[in-house]
Amino acid sequence: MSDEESIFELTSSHLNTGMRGIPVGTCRTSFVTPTEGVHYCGYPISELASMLPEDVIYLLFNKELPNSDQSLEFQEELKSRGELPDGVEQVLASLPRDGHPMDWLSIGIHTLGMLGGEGDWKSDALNLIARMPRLLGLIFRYREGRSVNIPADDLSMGLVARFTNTLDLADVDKTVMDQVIATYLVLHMDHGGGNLSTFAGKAVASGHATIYSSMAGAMNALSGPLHGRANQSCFEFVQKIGTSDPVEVEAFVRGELEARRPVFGFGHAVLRAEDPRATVQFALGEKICPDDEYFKTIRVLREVAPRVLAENPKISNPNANVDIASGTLLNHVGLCDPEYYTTFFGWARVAGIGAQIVDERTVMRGGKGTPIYRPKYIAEEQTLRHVD
Ligand code: NMX
Ligand code: MLT
Repeated sequence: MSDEESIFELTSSHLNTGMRGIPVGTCRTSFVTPTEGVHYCGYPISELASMLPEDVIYLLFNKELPNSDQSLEFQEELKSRGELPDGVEQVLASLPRDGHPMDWLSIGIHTLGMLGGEGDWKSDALNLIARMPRLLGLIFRYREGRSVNIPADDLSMGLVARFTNTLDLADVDKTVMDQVIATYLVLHMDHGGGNLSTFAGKAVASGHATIYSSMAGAMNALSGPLHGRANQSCFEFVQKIGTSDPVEVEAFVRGELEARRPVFGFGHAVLRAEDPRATVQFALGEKICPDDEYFKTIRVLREVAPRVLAENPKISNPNANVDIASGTLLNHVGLCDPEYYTTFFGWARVAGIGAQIVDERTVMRGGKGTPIYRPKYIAEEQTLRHVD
């Protein structure tokens, strides 16, 4: 594309639309099409879904999938970066137990930065990725009041196993839990350059804040119920429905709309078909928990809600999004408290946001990086006046 080529016609109808669809930059890690959904570095997400999370992180940072030597070397690199600095547990021990886990995560990431930041974009991004499983496991343990007898961080393990090892839940099938978490991570790592949390993280980084501060900002953006926290709200909603009877499910959806509440797990700013990440999770659910009561509910919801939402022409996309099924799968494997669900989204997205920040700070504009973000706002109801 040449510098002179016109790529978008802006009219005043675009103002106050949350910058919907307005091109502001380029992205090297992923793109989203309305019907096929997200692709990481060109690969459709469904083709990556069952890969090792470490290999997909490698892809986002290097723009190529690793061969087997590169994969092993990268896994070793993450292991070597994984140890948490001293002092993190004291901070977690001081946090209010009824604070939301996303607030804990944001503070946890800030703490990692304060105690172990290096000031190098890429190294800090990879350190944070490598430290997330232990940080998140500790957040669960301290917030749940299980802060004694925490297993040591076993750095010989992969990212997912380090989390489940720290969590150390009894009576769960760790193999299935690890499979569900690994798939979850790969599906949620990145979603184009303009989603709210990624955009927010890159905006903070454009002022040369550290990657930790930028990522904490991104996590705060992700914590809203219209964005990442929709996965918590969606599962709470599924629990409330409490039936897979299509008539009752439909009545519930209509009731939510009448009460002017969002139908969580449906709709999207870019997608105009069912999100392929939802399709992958439904297929996984059909394999591991076809008879789970909540899975039966979302199976019906997937059919009923798009039909009901489509009755309202202003809803651009009535179809299921990424958040419809993730809570049901996490609950099935023993991660039963929906308040934590967005922290998994955050864990995953640290990879995509980290890779995008590294690109924006060290690759764009011939390596100079994009300048500080500064879009224009047009004055409204502000005629020039003077103090008498
Ligand atoms: N339930 C109820 N109303 C909806 C829904 C929905 N699922 N989807 C869209 N609408 C409404 C929307 O609030 C807006 O109303 P108004 O004109 O009064 O402001 C209108 O329909 C047009 O919105 P759209 O252009 O279709 O969607 P938009 O791009 O503004 O918003 C979402 C996208 C994702 C915020 C919206 O679809 C939504 O609120 N969905 C439910 C929450 C959810 O599942 N979010 C997760 C998104 C994915 N993620 O993880 O980030
Ligand atoms: C998503 O993963 O669906 C998002 O981050 C929301 C978006 O793309 O706007």
